[in-house]
Order: sequence, then C-alpha cells, then structure tokens
Amino acid sequence: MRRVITYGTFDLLHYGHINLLRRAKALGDYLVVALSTDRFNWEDKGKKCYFTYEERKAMLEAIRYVDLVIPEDNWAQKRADVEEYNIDVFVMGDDWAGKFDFLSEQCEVVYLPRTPEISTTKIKTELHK
Ligand code: C2G
Repeated sequence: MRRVITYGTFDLLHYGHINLLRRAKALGDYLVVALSTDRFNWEDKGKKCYFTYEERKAMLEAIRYVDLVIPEDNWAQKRADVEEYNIDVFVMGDDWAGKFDFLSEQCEVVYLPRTPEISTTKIKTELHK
C-alpha cells in the first residue's frame, strides 16, 4: 500500500485543487490530506479563509481521491507526519517546487504542475467585481 500525503488550505475548493488531489492519489493507493487549520492559516500563512476548517474538512472528505484528512497546524510537522502516517510519497503543486526537498530523506518528493488560470484569489477578485 503506497501512501501519499499533500498539504494545503483548500479554501473555496475548485477544479485546480481537484486536479492536484486526483494526480496525487494516482501516485499511490491511499491519500492523506493535511489541511491547514484556521489558526495556522491566519497566524502563519496570512490567509483568511472563507470556510472554516470543519467546513473545508467535510468538503475534502467528500472527494473520492481523499482517504484521510488531518490538521496542518504548523510548518514543522511534515517530517513527523511522514513517519506517523508511513508516507511513501509527498506531493505538492509546483509553486512549492524545491521547498520541501528535505523530505526526500524520508520519502519520495513530487511537485506537480499547477492548474493554470484558477486560484482562490482569482475567484474572490472576480466575484468582488
Ligand atoms: N493548486 C494547483 N493548482 C491551482 C491551485 C492550487 O495545483 N490552480 C495546488 C497547490 O499547488 C497546492 C494545493 O493545490 O499543492 C492546495 O493549494 P492551497 O490551498 O493554495 O495550498 P497552500 O496555501 O499552497 O498550502 O504546508 C504547505 C501549505 O499548507 C500549502
């Protein structure tokens, strides 16, 4: 059983997120999503989410590619998560390319091309017009 993990905020869930989750799952048999908590988003990522952690978690759990959702509460938990969840593959969109290469001592590290043209920021901006 190849176990995959990815991290993110996944606010205003859109097809770019789904494309990432689909490709991440295709790299293994079991996909863990570490979902940024409201505290982590606001205090460490400067992101104010539209949906709460519980709402974002419920939406992710409804996606066929997602097997488990865990909280991401800090930048430093990735090494421990990889060990705790017996992760074989760490996946992120390539806007993070290179940033998590240190994990390659513990597991494969894969950066997937982002889906162009869509982002939560773009959705918010265009809806605001
Ligand atoms: N993504 C994508 N294509 C888009 C938008 C997002 O492939 N058009 C990917 C991102 O690259 C990321 C995932 O979807 O891998 C989640 O995106 P965000 O919710 O924006 O995650 P982010 O804020 O980058 O959080 O510790 C890591 C951070 O928690 C990552």
